[in-house]
Amino acid sequence: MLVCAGLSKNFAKSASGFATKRFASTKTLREALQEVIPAKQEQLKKLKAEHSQAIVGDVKVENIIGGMRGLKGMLWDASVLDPIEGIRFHGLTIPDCQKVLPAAPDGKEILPESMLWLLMTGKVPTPEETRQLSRELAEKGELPKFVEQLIDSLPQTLHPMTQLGIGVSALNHDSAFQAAYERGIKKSEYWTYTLDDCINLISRLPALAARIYRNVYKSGSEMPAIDKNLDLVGNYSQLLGYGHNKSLTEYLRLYIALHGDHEGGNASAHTAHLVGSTLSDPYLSYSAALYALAGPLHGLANQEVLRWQLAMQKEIGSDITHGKIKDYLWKTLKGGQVVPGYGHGVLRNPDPRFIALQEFCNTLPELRESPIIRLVNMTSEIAPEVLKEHGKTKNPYPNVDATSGCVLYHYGLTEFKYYTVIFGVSRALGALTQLVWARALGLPLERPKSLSIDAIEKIVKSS
Ligand code: CMX
Repeated sequence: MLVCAGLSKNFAKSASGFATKRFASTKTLREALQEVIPAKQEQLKKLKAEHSQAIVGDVKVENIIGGMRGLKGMLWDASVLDPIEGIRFHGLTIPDCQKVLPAAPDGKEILPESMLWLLMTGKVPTPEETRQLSRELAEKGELPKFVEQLIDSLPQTLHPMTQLGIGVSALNHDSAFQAAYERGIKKSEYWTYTLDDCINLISRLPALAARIYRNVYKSGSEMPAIDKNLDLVGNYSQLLGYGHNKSLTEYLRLYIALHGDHEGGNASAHTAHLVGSTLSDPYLSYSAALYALAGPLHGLANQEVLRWQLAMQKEIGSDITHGKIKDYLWKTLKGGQVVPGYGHGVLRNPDPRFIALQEFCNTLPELRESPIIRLVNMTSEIAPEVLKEHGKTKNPYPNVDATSGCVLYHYGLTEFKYYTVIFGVSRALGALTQLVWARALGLPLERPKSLSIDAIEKIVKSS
């Protein structure tokens, strides 16, 4: 525990020396992590010593040429994705999390900081612990001046995701891990500096992401200051200019919490893990992850869904029927395009995140009656049947992106090229958690073996 003699007992000190106000008798995230790390280290050590040669699966040719689907090759503790049931965060389903994870004092949706705590420690935080973490994030949330200037200098026409990646990588100027590594630290200390960077990065994402939004879509209008009494997304919503809209803010909290982690193999999480395994600092690792997220088969799908649904709306007009939607789906498929928001690399059922976001919409009359949300709902009723008949996708059901953008659109956040940035703010929770754990567990440089086509053929013939 890093409580410092020179500080009052109500302050905790991070490895890089930042003092944070502490609520009486609550643990900090650092302390909670410190408690759980030794047992995990021991568990892994034992596994390595006793079962290193145990076999956990076969490698088939289809794994190698099929994007490594189904190949068990990564360690990732915070969440596990079951093809049928969907995601569990340290064993908790989405409905479990909705029951137990603390919400904002004036809300009922999961606070992303409570999800972060769960992902990092495997434990449910108390409301006080969550509040304390919110405060720490708000206190660290200002951007360095040079990053503001850097972002302001970018052309408005540069995609918001490109800008986000640039901003995140530039934040490595202040990397505690990099500075400590240069000084020369013990391997056992890596995780504490990595944690410092991860917390700093998460705390700065709202100001960075909101600055990009205002520069690109609101002529660089001035942002309010970060409110130290608000949670991460309360501030994000306020910085974007939507703080007055309680429903949108609550939706953002839920969306950002639920989208925070989806086990390790998805392209963005895996990229952060791979780059982090070289001991690149968390800023560089996460900026790389953001560029994986920026692909249309991954995070950019939420932008593509809105574009596609709006084009559908324009074509079929206000008299929406299942028949007209069906025709539009076939037109898309016959045009050789994928239906955005449908299918998944792992899931084989409707995505429970999609269901949770739909349930949010069902609780509010204004959302139930929203034309774009109705269109998205009706599409989800007919698309699985069409995709099954089309016969290609292994999963004809909606994924989270089928619906994630339509609530934003309904509430006036209509700039859908920005939607993946919100996903980028969210995915930091899981990807950065794993970076801390990778350092705490001393995981090595990732270096899988590649094979040429000739080499695969040779293996196949000889077997
Ligand atoms: N519409 C049309 N065809 C689809 C499809 C869809 N929504 N989903 C999959 N297919 C096709 C694939 O393109 C593939 O065709 P080919 O054999 O011609 O290459 C075939 O069905 C088999 O694909 P799959 O094994 O079912 O799916 P993959 O694991 O290869 O890909 C995914 C998964 C998500 C990339 C794919 O379903 C897709 O492109 N969906 C639309 C984009 C999307 O919604 N992405 C967001 C996913 C969630 C996220 O990561 O954020």
